[in-house]
Amino acid sequence: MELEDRTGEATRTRPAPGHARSAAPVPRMRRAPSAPPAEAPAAIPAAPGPIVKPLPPDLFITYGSSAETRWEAMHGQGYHTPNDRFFVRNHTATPLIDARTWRLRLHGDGLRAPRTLTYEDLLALPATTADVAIECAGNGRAFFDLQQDQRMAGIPWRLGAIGVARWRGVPLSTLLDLAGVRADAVDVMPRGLDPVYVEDGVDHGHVRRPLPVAKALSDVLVAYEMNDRPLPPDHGFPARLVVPGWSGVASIKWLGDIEVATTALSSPWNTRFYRMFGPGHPPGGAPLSDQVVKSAFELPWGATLRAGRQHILRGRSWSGGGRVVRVEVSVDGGLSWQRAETRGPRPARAWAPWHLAWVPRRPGAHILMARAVDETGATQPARARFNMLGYHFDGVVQHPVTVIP
Ligand SMILES: Nc1nc2c(c(=O)[nH]1)N[C@H]1C(S)=C(S)[C@@H](COP(=O)(O)O)O[C@H]1N2
Ligand SMILES: [Mo]
Repeated sequence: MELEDRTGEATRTRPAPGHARSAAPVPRMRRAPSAPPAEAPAAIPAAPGPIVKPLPPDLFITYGSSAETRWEAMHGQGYHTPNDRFFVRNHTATPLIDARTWRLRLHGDGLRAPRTLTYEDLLALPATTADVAIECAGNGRAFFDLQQDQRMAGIPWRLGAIGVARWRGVPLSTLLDLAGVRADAVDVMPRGLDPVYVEDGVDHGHVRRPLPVAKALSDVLVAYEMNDRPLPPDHGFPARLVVPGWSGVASIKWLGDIEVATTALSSPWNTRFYRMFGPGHPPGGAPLSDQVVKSAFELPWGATLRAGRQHILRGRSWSGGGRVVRVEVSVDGGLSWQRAETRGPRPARAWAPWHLAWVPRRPGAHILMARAVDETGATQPARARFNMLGYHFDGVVQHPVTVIP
């Protein structure tokens, strides 16, 4: 199919990580020199635009250096979001990193044996595969405005700042064990190699965000494959973090180094951004971790459907808190609700595809709604709780469609 070739991966051939599949012996790695190298290898070339892959307007809505997937582009797709349809959230621009000179430095006072790994070292370690959603904390922000009359700064994502991929990589716990993580380590701070982020003249440095060591040692991956291909440049080549269930910002792309500390670490990405500020939140704000419950229809916004025919309404629901256990759909603007069929895989930390048959009778404007419940009992309210930066919109979205005779 034409779209399959739009990733540009074919022209950007890189060593295929396929040979890492057999459990290889743990490689010898360079010990970190006593004085760690000051910074990442200088002068990583930037791509001509902020995003490398094509962003055809039938698949994406583009906002500067970021782009969301159109939900209708998921219709007819399998469980995973294809790499060429996966949303991109770049604070600056995709760096073009040469895997041969790339290094991943593990350092900090929380490690007894700091290490520096090459790409080959990483591929040679025992790997695991997991289906995990990555979702921007601001996904759904547009609906604070559209449905609740609450305007705020930030990318006005509808519901397309999420994707589910099959990630393959090395458990972060394996790397931390190799580097001798100390029992009194507290925080782990991964940092990206993309250009520094400057906002209103303030240089915030490289994108980085601390993770508590308990999360870092549980289910976090240092991923180098996305849907059985080497990571595409826009999604973190050569390696990124994948932090299941948490806001996308935790899943740092283009990893350059990981600091492990015996004291709490912080960065603007947990003190200033990606925090819940506003009425009902603690003074000073609350940091974000788990994503909330959301649902989306695989339909164009304002889709047109014929009256008197059966339509299979398809969609997906997800939650950072656990498996989705129930999905309900309303075709009458929320007056009545029917249970949608959820067959097939619906692992925690990914999504649950669902469908419901509908024969619209009355031509005109209709509002479709979907709401899900996860295994912790978390559900979707009619109204999402306000916060100043517009994160975690979990309200039931009112999807407009037009039924034509
Ligand atoms: N180094 C780096 N990592 C990053 C970002 C970034 O700009 N730079 N954006 C973060 C945010 S806010 C999100 S939502 C996810 C998006 O991942 P994707 O672009 O692969 O979809 O990457 C995260 N990791
Ligand atoms: Mo994000």
